[in-house]
Amino acid sequence: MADQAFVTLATNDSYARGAMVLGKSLRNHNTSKKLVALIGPHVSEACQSVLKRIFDEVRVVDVMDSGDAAHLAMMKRPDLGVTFTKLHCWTLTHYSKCVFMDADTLVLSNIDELFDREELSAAPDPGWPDCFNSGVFVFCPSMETYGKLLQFCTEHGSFDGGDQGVLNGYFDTWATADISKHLPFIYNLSSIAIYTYLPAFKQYGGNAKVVHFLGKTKPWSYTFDPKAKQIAGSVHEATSHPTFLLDWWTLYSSTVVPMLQEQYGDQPFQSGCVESLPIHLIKIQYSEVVTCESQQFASQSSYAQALGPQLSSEERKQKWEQGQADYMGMDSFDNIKRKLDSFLK
Ligand SMILES: [Mn+2]
Repeated sequence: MADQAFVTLATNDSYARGAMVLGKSLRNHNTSKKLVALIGPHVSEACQSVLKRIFDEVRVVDVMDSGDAAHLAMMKRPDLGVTFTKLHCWTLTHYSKCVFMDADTLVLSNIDELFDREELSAAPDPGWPDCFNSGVFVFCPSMETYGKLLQFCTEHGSFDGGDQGVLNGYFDTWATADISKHLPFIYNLSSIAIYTYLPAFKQYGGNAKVVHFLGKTKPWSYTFDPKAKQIAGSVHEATSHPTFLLDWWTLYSSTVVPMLQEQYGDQPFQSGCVESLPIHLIKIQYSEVVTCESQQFASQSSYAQALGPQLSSEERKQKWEQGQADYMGMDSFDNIKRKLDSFLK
């Protein structure tokens, strides 16, 4: 149906990568719905281009700039900036029904049946099951609802400081009024919940349709070796299930990274993928290569932009020493070789 869509939101380049993987996972499972990405004004041109190849519609939402009710609301509640950006999904009135999905979710099978549900349908939050988790929800775009949500926001704020608090405050009969609006947990399986009730996960986890990488450490916070199919660094069992993390990285490295590579061309970028290069070769000149490289590049704004969230020289050194060099990106062999060549001249 042309008037139904999956909608996601990316406010920076990291979340944009999450959105790309989510979009790809929906396409891979043959969704018949449109795909929409709402993005913040700070998402780079390169990431926007890749998003446009995956999504039917990429819409920049700049609440600061909008001059509409959301801008007014934000002047009263500057703490809720990202929340107002997310609420923008209700303005997509060229669709009659949508399913919002966080950029840190991954689809494991076709979930088009969610469009049989009414607004507001969502799965319970693992931390407080009488609240719904706002990482996956069914809604009906409407300027009237949008206006009421903004008004609710400015009057009552958010009890958790984010969109989940606002939405649970507004749709406050969700817990009790209509069981058909409770999505089964398998439509929003938080990786956190796996270890709080492991026997249930063992029993039902195989039915999972959507995994949600809740919590501070997102899939893109790790690094990955595509050849060895291994997550680098310490994978804390409590924060995400390694199997789902591996699914995310496999999809990202095989389908998204090639598109990013095409966009960035010769410019180095942080893909998060690493290659297992002979370690003696890499360790050779850490201080010269890395420190000089970042100073040299700091003056080249295009390079700085290409990196997205820039690591400080210290953070980069730390990663390097932990064996998490970005060999496909800023620490690529070509960059290292260029630096070594400049020393040998
Ligand atoms: Mn999330």
